[in-house]
Amino acid sequence: MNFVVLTIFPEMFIPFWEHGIIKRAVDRSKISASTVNIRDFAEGRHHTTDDRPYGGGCGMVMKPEPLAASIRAVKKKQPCSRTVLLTPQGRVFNQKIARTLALSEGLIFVCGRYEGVDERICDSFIDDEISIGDYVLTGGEVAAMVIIDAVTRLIPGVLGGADSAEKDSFSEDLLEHAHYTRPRTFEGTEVPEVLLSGNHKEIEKWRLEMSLIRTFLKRPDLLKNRPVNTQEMEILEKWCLDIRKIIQARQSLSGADSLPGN
Ligand code: 4HQ
Repeated sequence: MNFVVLTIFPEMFIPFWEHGIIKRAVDRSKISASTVNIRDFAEGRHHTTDDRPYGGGCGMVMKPEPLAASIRAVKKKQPCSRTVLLTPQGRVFNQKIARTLALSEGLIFVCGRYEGVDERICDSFIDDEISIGDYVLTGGEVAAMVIIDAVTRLIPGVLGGADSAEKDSFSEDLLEHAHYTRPRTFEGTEVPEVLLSGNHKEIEKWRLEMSLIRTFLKRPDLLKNRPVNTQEMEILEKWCLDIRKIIQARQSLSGADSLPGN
């Protein structure tokens, strides 16, 4: 995977390339990562990259010529790379998009500043428009970092052993179960007994159950459009039965005592 970021603030990426998983992926030649300063492609004594909007109004717009020249220069070296513009108007980034982007040979991220880029760049130089969420950033740089981070960890050989990428097919698209490490008691709170049992089958069952219940309670939207396998169905049915028992115990109580609203 070749990442190239087009930006007027390439310095922002120096610490980003040089830490953690990204650095390891570069060192192991799983990815290449570089920035191109759009200003280097701007003409004139001041290498201006922005200009006033036609039609008036406040704010500035990224001029098309330096963007076009920098995209062309990178495309010439990497013709198979896809160009991605970071914009609130793009499709909203998620793990599924990360998986597709990870299959690409290379990605060229175009980071706008100010009010955004001249529309003619979007029309003719961009393959994909992506947003990292419905809020307003001051530039596309942070959004590009988010996407590069999520994509890099999906590239085969980047995460190894200790931090595996995507896990057993069943816990996919669920929230993570709770995690614990030493000490066994922290400020009066114990680690769940089952995790100390050494019974790996029970531990896996507990983890799946916790993933499911957390997803149901915190992010029910994630369960809506997702297939449910037999093991998960068994867990859901067990809860269903337990809840029904509580309701029935209530109903027989209120029936005996005939307490309305109880
Ligand atoms: N931008 N996801 C860059 C964003 C954004 C987002 C606003 C893009 C400002 C100049 N990018 N322009 N949300 O808010 O990707």
